[in-house]
Amino acid sequence: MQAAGPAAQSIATVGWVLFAGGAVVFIGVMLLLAWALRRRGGAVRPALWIAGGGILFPGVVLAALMAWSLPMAPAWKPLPPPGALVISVTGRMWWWEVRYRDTATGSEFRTANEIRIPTGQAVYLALTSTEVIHSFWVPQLAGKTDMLPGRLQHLLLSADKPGVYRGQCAEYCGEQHALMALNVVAQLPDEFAAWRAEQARPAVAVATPQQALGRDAFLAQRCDACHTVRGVTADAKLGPDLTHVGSRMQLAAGTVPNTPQGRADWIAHAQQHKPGARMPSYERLDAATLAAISDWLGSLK
Ligand code: HEC
Ligand SMILES: [Cu+2]
Repeated sequence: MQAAGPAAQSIATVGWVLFAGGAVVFIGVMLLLAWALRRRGGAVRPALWIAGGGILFPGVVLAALMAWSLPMAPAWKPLPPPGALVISVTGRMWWWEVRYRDTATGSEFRTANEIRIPTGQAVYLALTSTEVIHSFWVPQLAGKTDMLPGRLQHLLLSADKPGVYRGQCAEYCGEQHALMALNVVAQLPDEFAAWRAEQARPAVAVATPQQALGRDAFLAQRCDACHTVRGVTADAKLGPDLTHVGSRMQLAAGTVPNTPQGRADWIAHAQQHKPGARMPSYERLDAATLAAISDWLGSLK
């Protein structure tokens, strides 16, 4: 896997240099061992070997590797650097809430499990959690950072080129920890700007009778107790904001493909896909209603 940004690149460099350092020492020790085994008799000076091989050599090698690698650690910058894009990411059980705030107007939109960023721009992620500790980890872009309830941590990263970089919660956070993935989608700056402008808008109006049926069933089933669809429902925060759910690549934190079948399947069998997830299964919904809801959600681009 290739590092796709400077933060991940410096981790990869440190990792490889430490690995090479360790390999050289290991080979040296093995050669000495072979030499000691083949040697018969003769005088050795134990004190010299212990002082040289046990104190001086590791002292010098470890001190040199540390002196070289310490400055590579990311600087602790509590505030976003000027020009950085600020995105808030909150670990939930077991999905990621993502918020973009327009600093000029103060308006904000929420999305889930997919973080879009422009290439070549510094991105400052403000990380926190609601109930338990999670760890934000997108290996191709940056190192792991814990998300702690009641505390704000941060992570500075940027992507050199467009691509989809998969991430995963890296701190055990309960039964669906393994199904808590996310995608960071790096786009060219103008594509990102277009996406952002689109996401800031309320949900598109229904275009077909089938979609209207889906929207009405969504409200009748009280999905809006947990999910917000801006322009259609009141604000609810227990589950992902669905205002533009149709534009996402995957559902339920990388668990289900965002296709008509995937959506219907998730709604009917959420507890089979992710036992313990904080959404009930709607097994009793008939196929036509499920298809209508799925159709409407898919239209929310
Ligand atoms: C009790 C709260 C609750 C109710 C009611 C609820 N959901 Fe959910 N829903 C959630 C939670 C929590 C998640 C995230 C689950 C996860 O990924 O672990 C979710 C995830 C989803 C997703 C995936 C969103 C994404 O971006 O990953 C869809 C689609 C969805 N729900 C649709 C529905 C529909 C349709 C209904 C009504 C038939 C419904 N939900 C009712 C809580 C709820
Ligand atoms: Cu986790």
